Formats: sequence, structure tokens, C-alpha cells
Amino acid sequence: MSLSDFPRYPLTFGPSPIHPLKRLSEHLGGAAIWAKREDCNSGLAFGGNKTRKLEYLVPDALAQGATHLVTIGGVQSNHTRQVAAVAASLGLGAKLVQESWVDWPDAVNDRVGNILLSRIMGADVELVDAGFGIAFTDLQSKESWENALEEIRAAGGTPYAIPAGASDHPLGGLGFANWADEVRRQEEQLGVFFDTVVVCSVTGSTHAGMIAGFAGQDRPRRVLGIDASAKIDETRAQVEKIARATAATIGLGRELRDDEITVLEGWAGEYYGIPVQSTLDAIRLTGRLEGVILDPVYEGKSMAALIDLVRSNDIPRTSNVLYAHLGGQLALNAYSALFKS
Ligand code: 5PA
Repeated sequence: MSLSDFPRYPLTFGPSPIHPLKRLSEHLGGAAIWAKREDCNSGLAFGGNKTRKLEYLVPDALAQGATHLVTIGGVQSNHTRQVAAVAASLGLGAKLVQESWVDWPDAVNDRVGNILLSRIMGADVELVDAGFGIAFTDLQSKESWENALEEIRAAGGTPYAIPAGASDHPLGGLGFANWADEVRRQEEQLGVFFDTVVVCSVTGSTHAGMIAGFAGQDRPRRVLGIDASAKIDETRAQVEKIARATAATIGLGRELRDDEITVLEGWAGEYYGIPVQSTLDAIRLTGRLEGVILDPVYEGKSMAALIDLVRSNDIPRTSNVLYAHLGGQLALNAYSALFKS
């Protein structure tokens, strides 16, 4: 099997744009930094990285006769909002289990941003008081999750279960394996080779899919995953597992080497979902220099890493760096207190 053997249901506009971040590159005085924009990849409720992953899950859901997409995330999950949008566009129901993964005191956390949009799109949103867990295996012991599936079955429907971040799913890595092919085609058009890719990693299949996809290309490059879960061991294990499984699924024909799987820690702070000073600095710097908006949960953390790695020359001055902007800005609405002045 190769990637092209898997059906893909188009949910995106086509290849996501790549453009240089000139003023940020000049400001840092090091490598040339470019961005590939998954935050504007689709017309479905602002899109994002999950929309790409779902392009490969939707044919499976439709083949199984699903009437509802069921998934899980935190209160301000971007993933659940994207599932709600995809379900709406397909005429399916969406059931979203939204857990209190982040202990964030904002008074409107459960009313604005992602969750607001999911409600507008007609999703059945259930708020559940339960903590942060990345893996699908965690889900199976979760009562709220089982209840959600059972509720749909009892009403005569057919639920299609999508794990957190659409990650720990046999097809979860395919969307970003496809992204790697897309990058290569865009490089030919642009006449640039991105020797380093920087990507935020939490449930793992974005980074893992990229690793598997790039591994089949002739020219090696570094794909640096930046942990934003603050549970580095879990993230690393998850990325490794999904990268190896995806490589086998798309017929890479060899095992991935350990040095192809790099998840870096140091920018997540102490907790998933809580920004630290470097996150806020990265958000302001990118906003002021480029007019590009990052969120405090994911992209602000991976950009903080990129900034530090360029400043320290860990990413050399001669590099062309591709920053994967994965979306997520809607959550900013629940973090307004951080930007009052
Ligand atoms: C998310 C994830 P992975 O989960 O594939 O590692 O991607 C990390 C990531 N950037 C990076 C943004 C904007 C993201 O939304 N979000 C999750 C969600 O529930 O929204 C899956 C955690």
C-alpha cells in the first residue's frame, strides 16, 4: 500500500500557502523562516491541522455508515470544533465530550472561541469534569466517552469514534504524511529546500505523519517536534508509535531510525494549556512583526522554541526553516486577560 491508495475526502482548499516571515527572520538575524499555514487551509470553521487529518478518516466513517462523529477534547479544543464543522458539512451529527483538561480560570472559557462555534454548528456539546490524557487507551476506561457512544447507539444511530486529536487511529497519521508530499511539490515551485521543519506536538499524529512522509523522500531534513503537553514522555511515546505505524501503513519499506524522531521539551511550561512568559513573548513578537496570530496553548509554544533555536544557532544561519502553523487562534478569546496591556 502507498499513501495514494487511501481515499481522501477533500475538506481543505488545496495546498496550504507557504510564505516567508521576512521581518521575523531579519529581527532574529539567523536562519530564513517561512510558514506553512494550516490555520487558513479550509473554509470549514477556520480549519486547522485536524481538518487535514479528517480528510482520511471521513471516507472510513462514511463507508461504515456513520450517522454521528463522536470525539473528545478539552473545553477549548480546536479538534472538537473541526470535527463539528466537518460533521455539519457532511450532514452528520456531532457529539463532543469536552473535558476540563486545563485549569484555566477565565470566566468565559466554556462560552467563547472554539466551543461557541461548535454550538453554532449544531454539535451536541457535553462538558465533563475530567483531567488531561492524550492516549486513546485512556478513553476506553472513560465513562463519559462510553456513554456518548452508547447514547447514539440507543437512539438507533451509528457513531464513528475519533480519538483525541484524531491521533491514535489507524488513519490518523496520513493527513500529515500527505503534507510532506505537498511540501516537496511546493519546494519545487518556490525553489527552496526546507532543511528544518518546526511543529507543535501534543497528541502526536501531526508530527508523526510528517516524519513518516518525509522519511520516504531522498533528501534528509530535520523535523523538530516541540512538546506542548508538558508530559514529554507520553508525547514522545505517542509520536514514535504513530510515526512507525504510519510508515508501515504507507509502505515506507524500512523501519524509522531513532534519529528521525525528535521531540524537544523546554517550552511547554509546567502545564498543558497554560502559557508561560516565552509563549506570550513569541505571540507578541510574531503579531507585531508579521501580523500573524498564534495561540497560547500550541503555536505560541512552538514559535517560542523556534525563536530560541534560531537565536542559539541550534538552527544554523544557513537554514531554511518551515514553521508549521497548525491553527488554534480561536482559543485566544478565553485568554484575553493576558493581553490587557
Ligand atoms: C493541536 C492539537 P497534535 O495533537 O496532532 O500533536 O497537534 C498539536 C496541535 N496546534 C498543535 C494546534 C492549534 C492544535 O489544536 N489540538 C488538540 C485539540 O483538542 O484541539 C488535540 C489536542
